Amino acid sequence: MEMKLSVLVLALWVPTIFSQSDWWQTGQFYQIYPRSFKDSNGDGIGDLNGIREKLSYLKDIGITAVWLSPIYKSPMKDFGYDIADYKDIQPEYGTMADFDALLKRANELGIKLIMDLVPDYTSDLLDWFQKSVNRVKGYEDFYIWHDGYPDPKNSSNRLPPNNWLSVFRGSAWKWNTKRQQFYLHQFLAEQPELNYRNPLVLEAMKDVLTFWLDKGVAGFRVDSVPYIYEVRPDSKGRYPDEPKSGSTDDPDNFDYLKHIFTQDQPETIEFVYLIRAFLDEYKRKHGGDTRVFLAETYSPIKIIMQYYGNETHNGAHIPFNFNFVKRANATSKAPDYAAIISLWMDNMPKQYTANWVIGNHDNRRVGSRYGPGMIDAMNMLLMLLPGASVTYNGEEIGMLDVDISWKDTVDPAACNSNPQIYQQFTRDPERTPFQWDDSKNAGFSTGNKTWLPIHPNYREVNVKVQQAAARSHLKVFKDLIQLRQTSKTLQRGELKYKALNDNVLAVQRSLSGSNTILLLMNVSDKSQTVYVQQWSATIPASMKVRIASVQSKRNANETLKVSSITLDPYESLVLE
Ligand SMILES: *[C@@H]1O[C@H](CO)[C@@H](O)[C@H](O)[C@H]1NC(C)=O
Ligand SMILES: *[C@@H]1O[C@H](CO)[C@@H](O)[C@H](O)[C@H]1NC(C)=O
Ligand SMILES: *[C@@H]1O[C@H](CO)[C@@H](O)[C@H](O)[C@H]1NC(C)=O
Ligand SMILES: *[C@@H]1O[C@H](CO)[C@@H](O)[C@H](O)[C@H]1NC(C)=O
Ligand SMILES: *[C@@H]1O[C@H](CO)[C@@H](O)[C@H](O)[C@H]1NC(C)=O
Ligand SMILES: CC(=O)N[C@H]1CO[C@H](CO)[C@@H](O)[C@@H]1O
Repeated sequence: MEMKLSVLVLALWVPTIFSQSDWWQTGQFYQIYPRSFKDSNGDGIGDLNGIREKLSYLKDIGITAVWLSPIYKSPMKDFGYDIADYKDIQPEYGTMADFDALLKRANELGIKLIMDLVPDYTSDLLDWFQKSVNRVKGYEDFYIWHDGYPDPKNSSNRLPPNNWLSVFRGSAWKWNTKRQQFYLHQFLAEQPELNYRNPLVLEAMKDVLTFWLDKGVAGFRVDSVPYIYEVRPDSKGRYPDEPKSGSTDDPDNFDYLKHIFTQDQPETIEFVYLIRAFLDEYKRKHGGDTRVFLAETYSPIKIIMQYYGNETHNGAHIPFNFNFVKRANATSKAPDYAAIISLWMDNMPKQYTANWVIGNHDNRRVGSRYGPGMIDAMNMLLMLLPGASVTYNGEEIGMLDVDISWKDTVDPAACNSNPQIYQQFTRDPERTPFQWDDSKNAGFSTGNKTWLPIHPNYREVNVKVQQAAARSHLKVFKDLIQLRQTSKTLQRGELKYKALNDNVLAVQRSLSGSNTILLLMNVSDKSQTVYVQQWSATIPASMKVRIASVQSKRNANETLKVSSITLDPYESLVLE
C-alpha cells in the first residue's frame, strides 16, 4: 500500500519536473537573410539597421530567436558564406556599432540573436589563408594542402590528389602557384577548407566563438557541419577516390560521387560534441541563458541522431530537421507527411527535443514547393508538432519564388553551370527581397535597383496588406504562435498523428487537464469527409475552430461536430 502511494506521488511529480523546459525547446526560430530583409540606406542591399528597424515586427508576430545568415566581412563570392574576417562586419551591412545597436534592441525586445558560424572553410582573402599560402610559421597546416601527382601526358602539369568534387561543380582541388601545391575546397575555389586535424584551427575557431559570445549573442547556427573533416590520408599521404553514385552522368556534378570520405566522418561528430561542450562551459562560467547550437546537416537520419549526442556527450540542441524540405513536395500525399514525422520521432531518443524546418535560403519557397494552397497547412504543421520551429523570412506571408533569368542570376551555384541547366542549381529565387508593403520595391528599399528582383506579386503579398486583411497567411502564422505560447498542450502534450486517407493528415496533441488540439490538413485539391473519432477515441465529440487556413469558409470559434468533418480542397483547420 505504502509502496503504491509513493509510486502515485512520483507519477504526479514527474510531469512537473519535466515541464521545466528551456527557452529554446518550444521556441520559434526565424532565419533572416540579411541581404534581402530590409535596406535602410537605399543601396538595394539589406543591412543591419534595416533589421533593427523591423525587430518590433518580429516581436509582434511572436518570434523567440533570430538567426542571421552571415554578416561578416566578405568578398561575397558566396554571399557571405566566404568569410574574410570573423570579427568584423561586411560594410554593405553596416558597422560593428550597428551590430551592437541591433543586439541591444533585440535584448530590449527579448528576442535572442544567433550568429551563423561558418567553421568548415574561410574566404581565400582571410589572412589565415594568405599566411598558409606563404607558409608563415604556425599557419602552414591551417588548410588542406597536397602536392598532387605528375601528369604523365604533360611534364609541366600536375594532377589533383584524387577525384573529389566541389558542391559548386568540378574538382574540389585547386592548384596554388605561389605555394606550388593543391588545396582542398569543397565549395568555391575561393572557399578553402580548414584543416581541423591541426589543433590550432579549433583553437582559432573557439576564439571566434568567444568574441561573439562576449558580445552577448545567444548561440550559433553552424554551417555545413557534415563537411568539417575529410578522411585521414594514408601513411603515404594519399587520399582515396570516392566511388561513383550512379545518379548522374555529369562528371562535374557533385552528385556524381558518393561522399563517403568527405562527409560525416567520425571526427566530425566529435567536433560537434566539442563545440557543445564549449558553449555549455561558457554558460557555466558566465551565467545567463543556454547558448544554443543549431547544426546544418542534410545527413542520413542515423547520423543526424549522432549529432544530437551519444550516451556520454551532448551535441547540437537543434540538428536541423530538413525532411519536410527534402522529402515532400506538391505531389506528396498524407501518408508521405506522416512518414516524415515518424522518420524523426521514431529515431530521436526521448531525451532530445525535436525541431521542424520547412524552408531556408538554399531551398524553394514553401508556396512554390508544395503549391500556394499549402502555405497555411505547412505553417500549422510546423507550429503544432512538438519542439522548436524554424521559419525562413517571408514564409509567414507566403512569399513565392521569383523566376530569375540567366542574365540576372548571381548565385555562384548557378553561375558555375550554364544557361541550359542553371535553374537546377540556383538559389536566387528564394532569396529575393522581403515584401513589406505595396510601395516602391515592396518597401524593402528606396533605391533604384535591388540586388535581386522583387516578386511581381508584391502588391498583394506583403506584410501591410496581410496585417489589414480579415484573413491572411500572416494572421494564421501569428495565431499559431500565440496558441503555442499559451497552450500547455502544445508545449508538452503527447503527439499522435495519422494519414486518415491519402489526402488528409491528422495531428493530435493532448495533455491531461488541458485542451486537446487537433490539426486536420487536406493536402489535395478535392474536398472530402473524415471521421476522426474512428481514429482516436480521445478526440472530443465537438471542438472549436481555433485557426482556419485562408481558403477555409469556417470562422474562428465556430463549433464543429467532430464525428464527421468535410474539408474543402487544401483546407486546414486547427481545432481545440
Ligand atoms: C601542360 O600543362 C600546363 C600547366 O597546366 C599548361 O599550361 C599547358 O597548356 C599544358 N600543355 C598541354 C600541351 O596540354
Ligand atoms: C561518445 O562520443 C565520444 C566523443 O566522440 C566518444 O569518445 C565516446 O566513445 C562515445 N560514446 C559512445 C557510447 O559511443
Ligand atoms: C516529390 O517528392 C517525391 C517523394 O516524396 C519524389 O519521389 C519526387 O521526385 C519529388 N518530385 C519533385 C518534382 O521533386
Ligand atoms: C534614381 O533614379 C532617379 C530617376 O531616374 C534619379 O534621379 C536618382 O538620382 C536615382 N537615384 C540613385 C540613388 O541612383
Ligand atoms: C474567439 O473567442 C475568443 C475567446 O472567447 C475571443 O477572444 C476571440 O475574439 C474570438 N474570435 C473570433 C474571431 O470571434
Ligand atoms: C479530405 C480529403 O481528402 N479530401 C479530398 C482531398 O483531395 C483528395 C484527392 O484530390 C480527395 O480524394 C479527398 O477526398
